[in-house]
Amino acid sequence: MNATNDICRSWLPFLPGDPAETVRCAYDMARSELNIARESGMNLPQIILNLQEDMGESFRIAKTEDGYQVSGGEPGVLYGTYRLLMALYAKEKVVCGTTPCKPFYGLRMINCWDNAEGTVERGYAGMSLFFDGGRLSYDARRMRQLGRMLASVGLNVLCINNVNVHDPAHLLIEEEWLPELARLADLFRPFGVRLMLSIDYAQPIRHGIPTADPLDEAVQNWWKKQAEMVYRYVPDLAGFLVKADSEHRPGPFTYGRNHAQGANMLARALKPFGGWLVWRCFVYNCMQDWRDTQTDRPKAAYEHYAWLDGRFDDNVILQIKNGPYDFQVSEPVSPLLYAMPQTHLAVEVQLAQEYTGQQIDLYAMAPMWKELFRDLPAQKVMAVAAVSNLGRDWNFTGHPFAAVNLFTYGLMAWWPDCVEDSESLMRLWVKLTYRLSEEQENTLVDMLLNSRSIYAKYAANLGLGWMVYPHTHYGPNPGGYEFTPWGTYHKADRNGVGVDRSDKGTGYAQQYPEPFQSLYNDPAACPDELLLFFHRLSYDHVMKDGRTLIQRLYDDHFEGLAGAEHLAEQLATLDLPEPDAAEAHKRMQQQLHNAREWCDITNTFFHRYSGVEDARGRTIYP
Ligand code: GCV
Repeated sequence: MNATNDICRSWLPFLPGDPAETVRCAYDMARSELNIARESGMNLPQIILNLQEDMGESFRIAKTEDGYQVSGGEPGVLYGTYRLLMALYAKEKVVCGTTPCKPFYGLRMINCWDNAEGTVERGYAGMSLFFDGGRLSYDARRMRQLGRMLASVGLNVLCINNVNVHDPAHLLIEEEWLPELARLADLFRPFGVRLMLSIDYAQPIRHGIPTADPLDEAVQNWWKKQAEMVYRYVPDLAGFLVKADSEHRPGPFTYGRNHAQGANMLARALKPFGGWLVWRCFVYNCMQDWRDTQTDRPKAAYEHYAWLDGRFDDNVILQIKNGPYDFQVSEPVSPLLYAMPQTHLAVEVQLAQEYTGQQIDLYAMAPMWKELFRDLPAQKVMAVAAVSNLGRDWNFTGHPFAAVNLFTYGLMAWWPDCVEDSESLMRLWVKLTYRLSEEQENTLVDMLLNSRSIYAKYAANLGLGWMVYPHTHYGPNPGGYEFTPWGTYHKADRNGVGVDRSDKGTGYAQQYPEPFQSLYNDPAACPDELLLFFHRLSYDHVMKDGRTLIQRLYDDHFEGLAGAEHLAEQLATLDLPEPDAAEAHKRMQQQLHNAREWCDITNTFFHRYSGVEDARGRTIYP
C-alpha cells in the first residue's frame, strides 16, 4: 500500500510528516520536535530544554510556573521531550521529580534480520527497510521516522542486517559499502540510535587468509585492520553481532577453539574504538538424530557456555534467547541467564512473531515479558535485544496492532519494572495511536491483554511447542517436527505426551538454581503453562484444577477458538481509521481460520492417540 502521508501513523500522531532533516544532535532534534508538535496544533505549555551533558541518556522533567523543564544529556533531553509530549497528548500524569530517570539497561537493541537482497528472515511486515537488490537502499525520510519511533521509547542500538550474513551483506564492513553506511548512521545519530552490524565470522577467508582460527595472528590482524576502517567511517558504531557455530554458520569450533577464544579475538579488534562484541549463544546441534534420546536441545546453550564464565573480555556481551529453545509461546527463562555471574549478558526476545502468529494473529507480548522480567536475575543482565518486527510496509509492522510490541519493548528495556503494569503500557499505546471513545479504548486494551493467552490456548498450551509446519512456522502440524534433525520433539503417543526433563529424565531442570530447580522438577509444583515442557505425562494425569490432561488439552483448544471469535467480535465494534481497519479485519479473518484449524487438528491428533472422548461431547473430528 502506498500511503506516503501515513508513514507517520505511529504512536506519535502529534509529530506528523518528517523530522527535521538538517538537525545533527539530539538537543536540536528535541527543539525541532517541540516546534513540529506545536505546529501540528498541539496545545503545549511552555517547555524549557536544559541540556546537561553529564546526564547522558538520563532525563528529568520538572514542573515550572508555566509548564515544564526537561533536563538531560545527549540524547537524554530528547528522550525526556518525547516522554513529556506523549504524556501530555495522552492526558496522562507527567512524572516529575528531582531524581533523573535513568535507563536500567545500557544497550537497548533492535536486531533486524534483513538480507542484502531485500528480504527479511522471519519478516512479516514487507521487505527490508535498509536493503534492496544486493545493496544498502533506504528512504531517508523513513529512516528519520524510525529513529523518532525508537528514540521515543528509548531504544538506542539498531543492528541492520541478519545474523545469518548472506552475501553480499558481508560487504557492510568493507570499504565499498562504508560511505553509504556512514550516511545511514548520520540519519540515526540525532536520535541517539547507534548502528550495529552482524558479521560473518569467517570473513578473513574471503581475503586470502586460509583460516578463521581465532588464535591465528593473520586472522587477528585482519580483524584489527578491518575494525579500524569501519570506525573511520562510523566512529560511534555500537559494535558487531555474531552468530557462530549455529545452524551451519562458521565459528571457532571448526578450529578446535572455544567461544571465549572466538569472541575475545573479535572484541580485541573493537576495543580501541569502544565497540561491543555481542556474541549469540544460540548454539545447539541442528543435525540431531531423532532416535538419539541422550541429547536434549534445551540443555545445549548451558553446556556450551556456563563453564566459560569469567573468560570473556569486558567488551563481550553474550546474547541469550529468553528461553532455552527458540521463542516458543511458553518457555522457561533460559538457565544460562543465571549461570554466568562474571560475564556481561544480554537477553534476546523476538518481536517478529515467528511462532506467535506472524503479525496476522493478534499477540501482544507485554504480559509475556512480565513473566520473563519477574524471573530474570536482573543485576546480572546488562543489555536487552529484540528481533525486529519491522519492514517496508506502510506502518512498519504489517498488522497495525503489532506496533504495540515495539512500543512496550522499548519502555520495558528502559525500565523493566514498568512491565509489571502491562495494561497501562498498552493503554498508553492505544491512546497515542488512535482516538477512540473510552469504551472502545477499553475494548482494544482488553483485546491486547487477552491476545497472548488466547493464542497460547489454541496454538501451544501447557508448554507444548513446535507443533507447527516446519520452516514456515505458521499453522498447526502437530507431528511436523517429530522426526526432523532439529531436536524439537514432544513425543506424543498413545500413553502420553511431553519430555521428562526432570532429574529422572534428561536432567535439564538441574541446570537451574533454586527455587526454580525444585519448582520445575516436580510435576505437582510445575506451573501449568510449562508442564509438558518439563514432564512427560499420561492423558489421565490429574491437573491442579482437577481436570485430566486430555480434557485440559481439549478444553484449552476450544477456549482458544472461542477467544479468537470473541476478538473478532470486539474488533468489529472499533471505529479505527483506514487503512488500519481494513488491515486489521483482513488479518482477523486469517486468524479465525488459523484458530479453527489449530483447534480441530490438535484435538483430533490427541483424540486419535488417546482414544478418550471429550467429556463435554463437543465435536472432535475422527
Ligand atoms: C536468523 C530460528 C529461526 C531462524 C533464525 C534463528 C536464529 O532458527 O527460525 O530464522 O535465524 O532462529 O535465531 O539465529
